Amino acid sequence: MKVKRVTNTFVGEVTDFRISVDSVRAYRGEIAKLFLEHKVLVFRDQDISIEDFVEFGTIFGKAEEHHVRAMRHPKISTLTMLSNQSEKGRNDVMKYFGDGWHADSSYKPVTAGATMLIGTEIPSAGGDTLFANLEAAYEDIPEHEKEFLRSLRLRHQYRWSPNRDDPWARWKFVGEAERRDTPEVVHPLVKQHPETGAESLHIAPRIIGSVIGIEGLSQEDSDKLIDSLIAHATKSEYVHCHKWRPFDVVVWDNRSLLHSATTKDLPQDQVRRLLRITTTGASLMGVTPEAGVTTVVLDEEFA
Ligand SMILES: O=C(O)CCC(=O)C(=O)O
Ligand SMILES: [Fe+2]
Repeated sequence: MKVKRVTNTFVGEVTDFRISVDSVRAYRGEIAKLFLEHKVLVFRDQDISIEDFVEFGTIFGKAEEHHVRAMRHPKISTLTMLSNQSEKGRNDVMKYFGDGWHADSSYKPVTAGATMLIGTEIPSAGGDTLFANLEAAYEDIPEHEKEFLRSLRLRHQYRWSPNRDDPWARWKFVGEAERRDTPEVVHPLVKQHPETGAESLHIAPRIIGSVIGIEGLSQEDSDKLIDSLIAHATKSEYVHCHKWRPFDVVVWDNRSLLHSATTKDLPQDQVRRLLRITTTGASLMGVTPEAGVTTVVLDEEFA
């Protein structure tokens, strides 16, 4: 197994390795270590079985079921099926799954650890995935600002949208089971990576990121701060663009990165389908007593 670092601060391309049930069992520890070191690992030309892919997922923890039922694979509920086409039983906004900066399950009480995708139908151009290194961006924030950020808490809710007419508004297509699974949660704004201890932001954009705002700040101050943090964290110097080839396997660390699909820009005649596994991470821990730990605000509907 060889690894080549792709950018200055993150992303490793692994070569001379074929993912299989046996190779995963033999190299589990090495891959887990490389994952922490590079944050994104890219494996090319992995024309593997679903069983091999599922075994690969076990390196990174327990696979979670997507709370949007229509996204799930019909037979294996911990697999999600991404498609930019109109698929039976799905609201059309699901074609743009993952478009816009986010970390997976950032709006849940326990946020995601790793996410991995395998590209099964990949267009000849476009449909790239973008990654932003939150730890590198956080390092460049002046210490006095970090001090302030460490005391803050961020309110998240999957179904929340500042504009109820927004075609992406997630409240439009979720049913009762999904609503029950997605109460409001309040997280520390500065989190510590549970395995490396590195600090970074727990942040998402306001418009499609399911972020209501920062506790204790006026809506205006909260909006301004969130916008400026997102603008900082997604500057080109922190961003890597992954250009897909068929049968790429890409795994990334949601605890230290943001990512975004770019499927909205892909013409409809360009078919893009991928299979996905996400693993459950750990509860977020703030680094100050004021930031505390994640809390859940029960919906009146279900309380
Ligand atoms: O389709 C992509 O490029 C990324 C989608 C995404 O956000 C995810 O799988 O978590
Ligand atoms: Fe995502």
